[in-house]
Amino acid sequence: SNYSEEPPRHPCLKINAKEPFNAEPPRSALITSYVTPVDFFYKRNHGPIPVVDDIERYCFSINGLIEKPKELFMKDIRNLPKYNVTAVLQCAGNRRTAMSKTRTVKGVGWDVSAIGNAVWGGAKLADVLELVGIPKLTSVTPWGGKHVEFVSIDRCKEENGGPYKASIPLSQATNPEADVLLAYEMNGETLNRDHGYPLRVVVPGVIGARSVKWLESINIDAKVCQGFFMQKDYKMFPPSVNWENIDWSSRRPQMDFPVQCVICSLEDVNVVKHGKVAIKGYAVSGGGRGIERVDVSIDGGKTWLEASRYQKPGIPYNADDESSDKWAWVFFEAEADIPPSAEIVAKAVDSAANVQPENVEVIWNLRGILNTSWHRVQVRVGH
Ligand code: MTE
Ligand code: MO
Repeated sequence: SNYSEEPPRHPCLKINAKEPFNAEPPRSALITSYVTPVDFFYKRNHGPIPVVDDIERYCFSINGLIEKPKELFMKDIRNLPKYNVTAVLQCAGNRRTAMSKTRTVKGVGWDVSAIGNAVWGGAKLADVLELVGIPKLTSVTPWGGKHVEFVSIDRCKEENGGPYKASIPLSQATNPEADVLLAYEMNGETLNRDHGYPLRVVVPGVIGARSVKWLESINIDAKVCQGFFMQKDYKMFPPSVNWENIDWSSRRPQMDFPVQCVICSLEDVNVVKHGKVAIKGYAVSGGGRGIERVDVSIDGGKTWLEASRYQKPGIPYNADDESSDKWAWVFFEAEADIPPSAEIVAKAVDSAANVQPENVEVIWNLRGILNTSWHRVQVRVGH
């Protein structure tokens, strides 16, 4: 592996691992804009950033259980209708550090910022797959293909020097409403190297691990991808499973992420000058489920008040509204008078009435994924 050609990165990022590069912005940066600037967007890698310098020659192939394999160039992708989809990308390991505090877990430590909300520009995968003769809303090809595997250019040690890969069901890939993209733009700019230049997959509503960067090939398969990150990682185990008794085959690869909510306006521990605090942060759920409600508490969860929610400043959020971004996060805001010492809590409810667990203990898992427990910050009033 070779880390001599890494791209430049913004100095505000907190580096959780250097090689491969894993970094997140300070939590306060997340709530400064609804669309996360590329510089402040978390970077999650498993190997060196690939170098693709001849964009004219760049192509990827589509193979497997289809009539005829095909090679596609950037111009083929740019010729398809272009969509801009505002969608959250969240690493399943977001908030892992907090989970590790109750009992150690294995994995890169993350605070609460392994998440970002971007406008992804590109072609719909459903349109791309039509170029190889797979119609919209197909769940199985005539040759038995049911899964769409994405293979990357990068190389990582977990795959013994092979490429990063993942798959999604063909039914999702060919459903235009699922908004799965092959993206070449992020926030209106050419996708940069850290985020998958020249072409990446974006699977809205699903853990970030399935949004494969630096696409090299697509494989239509009868089986779910057998790669490390689908089979030996990113699975949710119960608290009873440890490294001695783990049976990876007993669980399915995690896809949708659960309802999540984080306070970004306060650090742990903050000393504030007077009793009034602004409680602001993000809330999001997987699978395109909207945010029905965000509750905040200033007494550790004994009493609650409802926060206001918005995507566009000044316009109250309503999940049913046509103008709401289905795959994006929702900001919440509340103000409260706090006692000299307070535990501030936030929890969200999604449109299916799913709620977050009160404690991290009940969802503890050895890989430290999907920490969606009530977010708590300790605040003191001082001078
Ligand atoms: N794709 C490739 N090729 N290699 C990777 O290491 N990491 C995945 C996913 N796609 C990864 C990848 C993980 S775990 C996450 S959370 C997201 O990319 C992070 O995307 P970002 O770095 O653009 O934020
Ligand atoms: Mo991730």
